[in-house]
Amino acid sequence: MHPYTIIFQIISMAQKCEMKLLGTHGSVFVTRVKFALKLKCIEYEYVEEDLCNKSELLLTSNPVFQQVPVLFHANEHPMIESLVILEYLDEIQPDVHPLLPSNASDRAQCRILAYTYDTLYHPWTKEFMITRDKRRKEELKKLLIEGSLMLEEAFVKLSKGKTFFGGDDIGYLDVALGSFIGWFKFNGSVFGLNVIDEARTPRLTEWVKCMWSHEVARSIIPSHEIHMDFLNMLQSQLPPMHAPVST
Ligand SMILES: N[C@@H](CCC(=O)N[C@@H](CS)C(=O)NCC(=O)O)C(=O)O
Repeated sequence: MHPYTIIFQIISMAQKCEMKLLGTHGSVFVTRVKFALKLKCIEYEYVEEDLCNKSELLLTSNPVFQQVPVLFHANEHPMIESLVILEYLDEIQPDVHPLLPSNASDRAQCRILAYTYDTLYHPWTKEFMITRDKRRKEELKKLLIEGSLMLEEAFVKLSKGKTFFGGDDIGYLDVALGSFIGWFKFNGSVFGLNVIDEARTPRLTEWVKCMWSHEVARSIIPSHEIHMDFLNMLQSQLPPMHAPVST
């Protein structure tokens, strides 16, 4: 596509400002969507949600899960599930920073990996952060370390010797998994949980460095304080036996 056409598309979308993102600072799933919107130069209005006192907008737009992110695009159905939203953005703005690979099998691999991370490793990480059971903490740490080896292997295969999962530039998995780099750092400094480590996962270690030095990635990753607020929010929602522990 001609560069002028792309510029025109960006300007017209910006003028319409048809997108609204309902989110919470500190949520990796929201960060992921912000990341894709920024890479694709899509202007949007951001509305902060209070997860301790959910808004009518959240309850009506995502009545089943009542979770953020929710993306509103003009008069389309409200969109939920961050990975679905990534694919949607890639479909409606295919010429600006394409995310998914062109090869169908690579696309499937990317989706499987993002799904695995979200349904297995992320819940384990969350549990690790809030559990007071020391034995369970150790067990989770072991599982997460094993998981990082699988991720390292996947990185080697998918990146084909290049910098990112997406090759020379940031792709779908860099967005999906890159939204966690703030939490990796936070968990290292607060809990001593360094799942990605130079000796065990050298390629992922390099990838994390490259992600941090990417302008767009750096600009959307929340600060340490936001991560801490989010953790406090998670802990405040736990039953008393899981009351927060000082670290
Ligand atoms: N699978 C969902 C997960 C979304 C999610 O877990 N959002 C959290 C914030 S990080 C949330 O809204 N939690 C509120 C709740 O579950 O009540 C996605 O990818 O969008």
